[in-house]
Amino acid sequence: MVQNGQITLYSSPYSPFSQRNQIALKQAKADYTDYVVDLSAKPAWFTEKVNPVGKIPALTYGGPKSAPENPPPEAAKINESLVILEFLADLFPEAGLLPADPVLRAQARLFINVFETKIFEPFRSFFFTPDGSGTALLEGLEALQARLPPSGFAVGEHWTNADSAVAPFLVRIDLMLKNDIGKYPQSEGVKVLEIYQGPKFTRLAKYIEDIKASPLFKDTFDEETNMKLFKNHPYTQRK
Ligand SMILES: N[C@@H](CCC(=O)N[C@@H](CS)C(=O)NCC(=O)O)C(=O)O
Repeated sequence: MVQNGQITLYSSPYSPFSQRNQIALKQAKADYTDYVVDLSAKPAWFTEKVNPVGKIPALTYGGPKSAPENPPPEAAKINESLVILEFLADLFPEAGLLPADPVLRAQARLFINVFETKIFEPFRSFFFTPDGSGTALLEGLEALQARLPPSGFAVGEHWTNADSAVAPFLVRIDLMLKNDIGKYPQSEGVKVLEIYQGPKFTRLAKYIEDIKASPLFKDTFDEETNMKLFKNHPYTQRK
């Protein structure tokens, strides 16, 4: 398929879910509008006309370019960042968002699956609740690392949706751990950081370094803005 109509992504500069889709849109060189939704004062039209669930990211596709507040009625409304990633891979088959080889495509999806089943929940509870488990987070990271090839990105030298799906979270985990940000007890953070920066995670550390150096990542992440949010957000404050 080729792009046939407008694309609007509704996003937030703080949202790792949105960044997944911003990366893929850039990689596909899509013609799109990125509209920042103010989540602290979410406009009524967003839930009414774009995503009834009220969450970003959300994407509209099709019809003529129009004001983001008024998406074309005929436009498809798509939400859930991982579904949007699959949609973009289908819409832009030439862009390499997924590899052409079916085995590598399966490996890309398995990589995302490890993140979703083994890292996402430990990440959420470790950083944003007082009783998350550092062990569970490290186990998840180890399982993801085990799927990495010896060099390059998730399924080879070429960046794919597998990298777009995990990179926004891995970099945030990296920054928060190294800057002692999150609800976890400080003593637990010290222990986790020591293991995370130790010889067990050499391959993961190189992967995160490669992610940070990638223009696709750099162009979609403002570290200073995000650091300010992590430091000051009520979800990360220790009592
Ligand atoms: N599973 C969803 C999660 C999206 C999500 O949690 N978005 C948050 C921002 S990071 C949001 O819109 N929160 C606003 C709200 O719930 O009102 C996805 O992958 O897209």
